Amino acid sequence: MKVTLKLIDFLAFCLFLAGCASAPDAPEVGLLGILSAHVEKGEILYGHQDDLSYGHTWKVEDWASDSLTRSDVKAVTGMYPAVMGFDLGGIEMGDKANLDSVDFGLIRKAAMLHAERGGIVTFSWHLRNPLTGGDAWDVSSDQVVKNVLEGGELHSLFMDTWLKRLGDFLESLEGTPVIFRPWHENSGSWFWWGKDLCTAQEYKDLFRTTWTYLTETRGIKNLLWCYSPNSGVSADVYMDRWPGDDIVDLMGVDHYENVGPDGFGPSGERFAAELKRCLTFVEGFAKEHGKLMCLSETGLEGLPDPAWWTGVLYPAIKDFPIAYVLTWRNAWDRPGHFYAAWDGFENAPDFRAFSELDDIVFLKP
Ligand code: BMA
Repeated sequence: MKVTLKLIDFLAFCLFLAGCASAPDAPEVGLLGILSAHVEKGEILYGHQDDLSYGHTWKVEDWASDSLTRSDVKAVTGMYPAVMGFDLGGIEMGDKANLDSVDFGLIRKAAMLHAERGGIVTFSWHLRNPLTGGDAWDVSSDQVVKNVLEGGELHSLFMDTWLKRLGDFLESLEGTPVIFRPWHENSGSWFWWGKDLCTAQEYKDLFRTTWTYLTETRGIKNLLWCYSPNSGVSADVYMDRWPGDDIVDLMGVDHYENVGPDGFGPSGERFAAELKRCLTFVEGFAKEHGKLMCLSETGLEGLPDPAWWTGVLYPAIKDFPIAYVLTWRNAWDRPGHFYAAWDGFENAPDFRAFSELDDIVFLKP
């Protein structure tokens, strides 16, 4: 469906004013209203990670002079994704580029440009392990979160250097509205802030410390906050680490399809069944807590199923009031690591068909 997201229509504005899904102190941005309006209309925005920075076998090199019009998604559908995700992993170190070698200058430019074009921006943060010096996936110690919190040995490093650098970057976006999704997939145990690596209270404190620093200490009000555990867990486990109604705006879930030895047919069925199970309880919680919901990360790596979009993903999500669905990145340097179809790939016609569905929203150039 061809829609521009540039205007906040009257309905959206009313919903926003009514505080319909808003955390009381949170964002002074119309983004919540825009998302709510799409949900009210039964529409789902399509999102793609790192869409303007690189794609399957290409990468923006001279980002400062590049007009950033290239996009794998646009090459297939004629439209940009409505939502674009970027990752801030490495900003805490003062690095020039993020963990996937994307220059932070390019991320800033792409995010601001996408918002100017009428799109919506979301940031994740695969930050390093401050105790071991390893990456976000270093789960060799279960003392990291505890040490980052007040009273811990890493607290001042975390507050005065790591969060400060994050805050500086977010401030440099000059008010561009952003869905910020830190401490994601916390119901699994593959990141140092995961389930077996900290207590529920420690996790909540970590989330709140981050929120308080950015929102209150730094006064950064252009963020909507998203909580996004991974699938494969019970409703109780999903909510066990809920950071609080006052600081979170969106309830997300990350859920991927993994093809097993029985092929993509059965794996698609398993994927859809699990996704529906999770979205069902997330919908219940979102209603109860007055929040929006989203499918914050999803995908089938390498898209071996030629009809994945209309045959698997769409039927699984279409009946849920999700604001957006975001598929993961198309790596330029790993030919099999992609989650959106690219021009010439056999799955492209189905991706185009998905983009033309009435209730799926892309961004017209
Ligand atoms: C993962 C993979 C990694 C990447 C990370 C952060 O899912 O795509 O290659 O470094 O996300 O973007």
